[in-house]
Parts: sequence; structure tokens; C-alpha cells
Amino acid sequence: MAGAAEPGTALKKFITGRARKLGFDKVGFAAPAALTREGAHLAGFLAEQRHGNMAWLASRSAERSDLQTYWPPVQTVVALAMNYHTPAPATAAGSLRWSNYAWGDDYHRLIKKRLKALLLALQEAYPNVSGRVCVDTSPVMEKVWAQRAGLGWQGKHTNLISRDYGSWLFLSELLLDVALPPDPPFEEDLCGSCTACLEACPTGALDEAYRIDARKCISYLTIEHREPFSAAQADMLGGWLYGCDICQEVCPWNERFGRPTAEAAFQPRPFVNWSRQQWAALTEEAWDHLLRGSAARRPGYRGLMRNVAAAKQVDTPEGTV
Ligand code: B12
Ligand code: SF4
Ligand code: SF4
Repeated sequence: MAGAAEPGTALKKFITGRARKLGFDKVGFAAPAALTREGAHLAGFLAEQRHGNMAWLASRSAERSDLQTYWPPVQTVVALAMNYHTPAPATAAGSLRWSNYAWGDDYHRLIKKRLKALLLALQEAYPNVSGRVCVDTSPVMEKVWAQRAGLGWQGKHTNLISRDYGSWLFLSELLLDVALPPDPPFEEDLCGSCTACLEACPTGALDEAYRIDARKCISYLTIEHREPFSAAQADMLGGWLYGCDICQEVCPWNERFGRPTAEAAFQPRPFVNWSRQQWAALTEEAWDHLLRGSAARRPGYRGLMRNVAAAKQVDTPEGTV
């Protein structure tokens, strides 16, 4: 374990400076207390089967609710966020919709690499410090830690929103075994009386403010659901082939503060506005080549083809969306 006498503010400055150089847009620090209230929310979510077939959420719920169960040496959570928003590519006639977060390269790989570089730089300067890097797949409630570290608040659509980038942020953490002074948590709820996301969700997945039923969420259905669709599930997809951005697109914080990322790796790949015909003609071999290094490999070839068959082309006066 690193020395408790380490000058905390200098270390925080070092971490923040390096993180920014590595392309992280927001950085904050939190103390790793057990998540009593949020753990109870997670337990309620699981008890109501809102997680669908994401058994991995349930199997490590004790670690999610208490970071010390996950990594006992933890004394500080460095919460980081990276803006991924890019302007929408022109919509071609007949194209199916593809969620912004997966337009470019796989964020898991990119961010993990940067987190490891951050930890390495830290250990070069402070050799006694140990750490663990987390992005998405670790049993860590990332939105909660981002809020505790002062990065933003969890909106009614359940995503973490910041004042300066809206919610188009990837979250990640560096857990450290050294105690650093925490930043003030983000205490405000800036949703106010707005309910735009709840009204816009086409499937009723946001059945209560701040709560999601993943089984009805297009993102879950197109990415995490592993079985063939029932007729009712297929109907829910609307024009979405992979993921869904509706609740974020209608959010006034994104309309006002969403801005293009400087990260070249997140720029849209050409296939994000392909038509159903183009997707339907894709062989498994071509899929393997096309989606190399993309987060959208997750449902596999068969899952994507299931989505292609179910997603609808919706015609509007402006063209096809
Ligand atoms: C499981 C998961 C999903 C599931 C479930 C979504 C969800 N909201 O939980 C599905 C597949 C649907 C999904 C979809 C998406 N996801 Co996702 N997902 C995760 C994952 C792996 C775990 C989240 C989790 O713990 N859920 C469990 C539930 C209980 O948590 P929760 O909904 O946040 O619950 C909190 C509140 O809702 C509230 N609450 C719950 N019940 C109650 C009850 C009461 C009474 C009250 C008051 C409050 C309350 O308290 C809970 C604790 O704070 C995280 C990564 C991670 N390790 O954290 C990424 C993550 C949340 N996803 C992310 C993204 C980008 C998305 C999508 C936008 C992708 C897309 N465009 O298709 C969508 C957004 C859909 C949405 N509206 O949430 C990002 C979000 C970034 C951000 N700015 O917040 C994360 C953080 C990944 C990352 N590393 O960046 N995701
Ligand atoms: S991602 Fe789409 S389906 Fe899921 S909650 Fe948001 S609007 Fe609803
Ligand atoms: S759309 Fe409105 S209610 Fe929903 S998250 Fe954004 S500000 Fe909050």
C-alpha cells in the first residue's frame, strides 16, 4: 500500500494533468464508501427482473454495491469521462439507425489502454501506488461514482449528465490504494420538471423517472438480448439496428451542451448509415472484417442479422430515418 503521508493534492494534480493529456475530458475523485442506497436500488432492479438476461449484473452485485468487496485495497476512486459525441453522418435513403456510442472504434479498448498509460505514468512518479483500471465491464456502478466524484448527475433517463458535455460521455475509473482528498459530489438534480426523455422513449422502458426496465429498452434488445425476438420485441426496434439514442437526443442538456469530440477514433465508420439491403447482403466473413475493433461485435453476426430482419425503415417527409 502506498504511504498515507503522500502529498494528496500534488498527486491529484499529477493525475488530472496526465488524464487530460491522455484525452479524458473530465476527472474527479471520490472516497470508496459502500453504496447502501444505490445497492438497494440495484437489488430492487434485479428482484423485478428488469435486467432481462444480463445475468452478469446479478452475479457480481455484491461487488457492484461495495468496491472493497471487488478490490479490497481501494482507497480512492478516480472517476473519468470522455466525450464521444460526433455530428451525425448524412442519412442515406433506407439507412437503419446505429447508436452514436458505436460509430467509431471500440471505446473499451481505447479507454483501457489510456487508463493503463495513466496508471503507468503515476507509478513511474509514485512507485508505491497500486491501482486497477475499470471501464464498463468491471463490477462497478460507474454512473454513481461519476456523480460522487462531482462529474454530473444521473438524469431521469438514468444516464450521467454533465453541465459541459451533456450525457455523451463514456465513464471509466482508476481505483487506487492511496487515500486522496475527495472532490465534492454533484448534489444537484438539474432535470427539474423536464420529462422529455420519459415521453420520447418509444417502448415505455423508462416506466418511472430514474428507472429503466432493460427488457423493454431497444439498446438491450439489439445488443444484450441473446435469443430470437418475439413478435412484440421485434416491433419495439423501430428504425434502430444497433443501440438507441432517443432519450439522449431529446435531452435539452445534450441539445445545448453536446459538442463534437476531438477523438479521431470515435469518428463514424462508413457503415453507420448503411441500408437494410446492404446489411442483409453481409456474409459472416465480411462482418468479421467490417466490425473489427468495433464495440458492435457484441451481439455477434447472428444477433446483428436478427436485428437487420426486425428493424424498420421509417419514412419521413425529409427522407428515411
Ligand atoms: C447494464 C448496462 C446497460 C443496460 C441497462 C441500462 C441501465 N440504465 O442500467 C442496457 C443494455 C439497457 C444499457 C443501455 C445503454 N447504455 Co449501458 N451500461 C450498463 C452497465 C454495464 C451497468 C449499469 C447498471 O449498473 N445498471 C443497473 C441499474 C440498477 O442501474 P441504474 O439504472 O443506473 O440505476 C440507478 C438509477 O436508475 C437509480 N434507481 C434505480 N432504481 C431506483 C428506484 C428509485 C425509487 C430511485 C429514486 C432511483 C432508482 O439508482 C440506481 C443507482 O444509482 C454500465 C457500465 C457500468 N459498469 O456501470 C453501462 C453504461 C451505463 N451504459 C452506457 C451507455 C452509453 C448506454 C447507452 C446510451 C448505449 C446506447 N446508446 O444504446 C444505453 C442507454 C440506455 C439508458 N437509458 O440507460 C454508459 C453510460 C454513460 C453515461 N453518460 O451515463 C455506461 C456507464 C458505460 C460506460 N462505461 O460509459 N446499458
Ligand atoms: S435507449 Fe431508447 S429504448 Fe432505451 S430507454 Fe432510451 S429511448 Fe427508451
Ligand atoms: S430529457 Fe429532461 S428529464 Fe430526461 S434526463 Fe434530460 S433533462 Fe432530465
